[in-house]
Amino acid sequence: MTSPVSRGFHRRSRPAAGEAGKLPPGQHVTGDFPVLSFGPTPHTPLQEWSFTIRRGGQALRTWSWPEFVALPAETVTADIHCVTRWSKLGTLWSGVPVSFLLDQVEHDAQFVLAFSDGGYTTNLPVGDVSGGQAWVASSYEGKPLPAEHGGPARLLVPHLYFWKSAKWVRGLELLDQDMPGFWENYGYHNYGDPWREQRYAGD
Ligand SMILES: Nc1nc2c(c(=O)[nH]1)N[C@H]1C(S)=C(S)[C@@H](COP(=O)(O)O)O[C@H]1N2
Ligand SMILES: [Mo]
Repeated sequence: MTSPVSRGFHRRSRPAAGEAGKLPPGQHVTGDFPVLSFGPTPHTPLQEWSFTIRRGGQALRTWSWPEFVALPAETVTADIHCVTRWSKLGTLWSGVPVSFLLDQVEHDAQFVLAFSDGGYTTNLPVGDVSGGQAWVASSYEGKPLPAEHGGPARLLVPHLYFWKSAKWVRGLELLDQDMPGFWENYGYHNYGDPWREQRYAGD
């Protein structure tokens, strides 16, 4: 029997033991925040930025930057896990829940493909971006999200490997049928659950 109080005590006195249950298999904890980007960092001016929910290439709903920052945001503390084996515990974000955005359009899609400035894409089941599991985050540790980490806004889907958290995200394409994104096309696992070590196709 472990109470939250005694667990907190042990975590402070023995950090390694406290981290154990938070670390998926094959991962190690890092203190710094590595930057992993395929290609250059885009710098889209906020006046040109928008977030769009599309279906069949057609915009169903678009928010400008001022409209987007006026949407209800949540503060999120999350552990993030990169497929290259680093994990960062207790990161602090603020973002609009993806479920809120999807609720603004009528749809029965089963999958989404997130798309970003620079051409990056990643696919997710709608069930994995619903109800407190995914956000479009625009702040990190209380400050605007730095460009190298995906600012002005990135997807945050902490329960899956971090490649699913698309940086510089500009919208979601609603899909009836699943479709691999950028890294999924290059042999990464289609779903990417760190607790099941779904790193590469076939894992
Ligand atoms: N647009 C875009 N998003 C991306 C990537 C990328 O190359 N381009 N890399 C992914 C990968 S593999 C990881 S691990 C994380 C890294 O985020 P970070 O650079 O903020 O640590 O972003 C993910 N999102
Ligand atoms: Mo990654």
